[in-house]
Amino acid sequence: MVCRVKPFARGFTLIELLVVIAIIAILAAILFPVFAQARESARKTQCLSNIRQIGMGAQMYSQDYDEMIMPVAVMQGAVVYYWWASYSGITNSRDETQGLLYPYMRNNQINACPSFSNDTRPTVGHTGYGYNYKYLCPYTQTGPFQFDVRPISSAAVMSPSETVFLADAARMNYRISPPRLESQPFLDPPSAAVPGFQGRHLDSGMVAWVDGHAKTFRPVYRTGIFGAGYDAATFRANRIGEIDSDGDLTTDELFDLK
Ligand SMILES: [Ca+2]
Repeated sequence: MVCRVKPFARGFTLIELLVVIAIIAILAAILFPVFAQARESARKTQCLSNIRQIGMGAQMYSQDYDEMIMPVAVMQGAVVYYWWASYSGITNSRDETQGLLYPYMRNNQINACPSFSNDTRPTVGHTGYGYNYKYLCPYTQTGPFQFDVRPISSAAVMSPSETVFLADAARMNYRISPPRLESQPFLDPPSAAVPGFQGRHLDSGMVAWVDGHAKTFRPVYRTGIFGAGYDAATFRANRIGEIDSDGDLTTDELFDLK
């Protein structure tokens, strides 16, 4: 008796193929956002670790400088020393081993937020973090590129655990049309009406406080038109808002020295 093996009957029908493709597409649609969220969650953890270490570096800086809070910048001739690097106006170059906090951290990898890839300010360098310069380091401009910087004593901050030191920051550059998202190393308080705190980590941002602790915070978004003709929707679309706790954007309770 001859045993006939039935040949493989047929290929997939078009309908079957379409069903398989549809199932793969649905699975991808479900899983890809989850993967993206998992990646962002990891970056958020890294950012919190970075900003906490930067805050601790600043605490050590204070201890070495008679309890003065780390200034926003130190100027020596044409060289400006920021916390993350020095910048020379003569050679138009930066040196990250000369940053104010470099002696305490010895690691440039933690200077930048892993979720901030903006490529503006490439020469001075950008970190994705902004400093509470208005209250922690008041200054006046005394001439072209000349500033009288006046760091304050740590003792002048009445509530160090409720005073912003550094936070995830960015700005909208309204001198360009349409306004462009850029890096911003200086963070304004709510009363300035120039939002700069960016909730780039799943709609929350990282904040280091003057006492050295760090935690996540959700930006408070503005509405309508405000300040110098700014459109709140533009800031909201880029997740840029304020750090505020009392619902009154004319007061700076998380920035001032009280
Ligand atoms: Ca307020």
